[in-house]
Amino acid sequence: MTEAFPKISQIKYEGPDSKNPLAFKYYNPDEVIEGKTMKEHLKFSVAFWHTMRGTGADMFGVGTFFRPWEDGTNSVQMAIKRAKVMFEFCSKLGAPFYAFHDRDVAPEGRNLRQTNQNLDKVVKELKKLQTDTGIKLLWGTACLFSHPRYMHGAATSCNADAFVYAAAQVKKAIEVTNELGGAGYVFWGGREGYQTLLNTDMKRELDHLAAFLHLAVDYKKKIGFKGQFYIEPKPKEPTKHQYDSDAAACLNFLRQYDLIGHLKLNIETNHATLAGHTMQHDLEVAGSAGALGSIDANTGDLFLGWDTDQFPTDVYLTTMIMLTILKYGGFTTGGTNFDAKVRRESFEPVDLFHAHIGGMDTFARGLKIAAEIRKDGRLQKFVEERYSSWDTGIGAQIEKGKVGFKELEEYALKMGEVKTNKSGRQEYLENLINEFIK
Ligand code: XUL
Ligand code: CO
Repeated sequence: MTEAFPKISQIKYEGPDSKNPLAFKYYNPDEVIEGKTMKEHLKFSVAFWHTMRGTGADMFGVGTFFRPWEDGTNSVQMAIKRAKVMFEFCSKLGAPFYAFHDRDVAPEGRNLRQTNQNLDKVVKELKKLQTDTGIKLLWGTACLFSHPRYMHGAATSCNADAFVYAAAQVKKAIEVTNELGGAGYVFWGGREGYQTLLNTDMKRELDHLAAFLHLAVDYKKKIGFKGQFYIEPKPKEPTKHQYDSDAAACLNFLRQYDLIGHLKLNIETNHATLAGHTMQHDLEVAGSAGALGSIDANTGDLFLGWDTDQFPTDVYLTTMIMLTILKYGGFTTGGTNFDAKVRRESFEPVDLFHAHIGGMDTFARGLKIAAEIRKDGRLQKFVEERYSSWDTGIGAQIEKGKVGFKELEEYALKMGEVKTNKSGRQEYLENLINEFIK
């Protein structure tokens, strides 16, 4: 097969002074930061759905993207050709991982059996491409939201047959993820939510979602899939309310249904912001619960209230993200998956390179700045000192569970008034962060 991107060769690191749009200015894969290379820290992944299946279509118009390798069919033959294009793209970009939904990589057939056969044919090719290039699967997932059979949801559908179909689909998707040595498997609740409570039995739907995940956990054990399961929070879109609305809601759900040890979270920037949180907030919620698994890297638009899935270009944002990721020990099975798409007007293949190079450079800068902030130590020291009343005396006794209300009352009676707190120094800390954003 001829190359899909003949004019583009391997993207290289040229440093911050380079004016070459097809070179990295900050992402230097072998550069060591806090004892690991940038490549090991960031674990970049390309999303098959946006990069290979995005057309630029929106609610107001058909697709605009020029993709010379597409032959206009949704055939297995085209799927295999497209897989090769994807691996050429990831290789030239130097992205070590990719991620996909089952239906991104292979077309549905006339029935489930034929659909599974289609998937098997493409997975065979993907396996070969992985071996040839060394590119690995960050995570696989099943598309349980596009087909009309899932209009009322999949695991939370009012229709038991839809639950059954979704279970069969996820079974197969876990199998192929396992076959491809995937490091993880994501559950994003595509249409697991509601449009109106008037027609919804919420309790029953949540019970079904939990039952579905338990079945998946059982099957994972049965086939010996060692990858990490993740749940991906999102508050709305396509439904008015998605059950996995944010990190806290997901953790609560996982705890309530005895699933907490089995799934970590895959946190996406634009989903966190749609939930009214910063990305850092949702990462902190996940991290403090020991459930920070992976991230979907993108950004929204301040003035548009929907999931615009733009490539991240804001260094302040990536600095905050990397500060939190480093704080919780970095990625293990997870990575930085660009769940992001080029704009409808950016219709040429080269735009895919500009977009990913920009995202990778922005994360590389965030990583470097975060490491410098940590090395400097003033931020961490400030927070430690702010809580120092808990390190000794009554604070330490409370933390150790050694005192009850009775002892605390005695202490308060002797103590008199609470001593004035130290300033929170928000503005000082914001200035401190800006010292490092160069
Ligand atoms: C949708 C979204 C999905 C998941 C995988 O907003 O983020 O692409 O990441 O199903
Ligand atoms: Co996502």
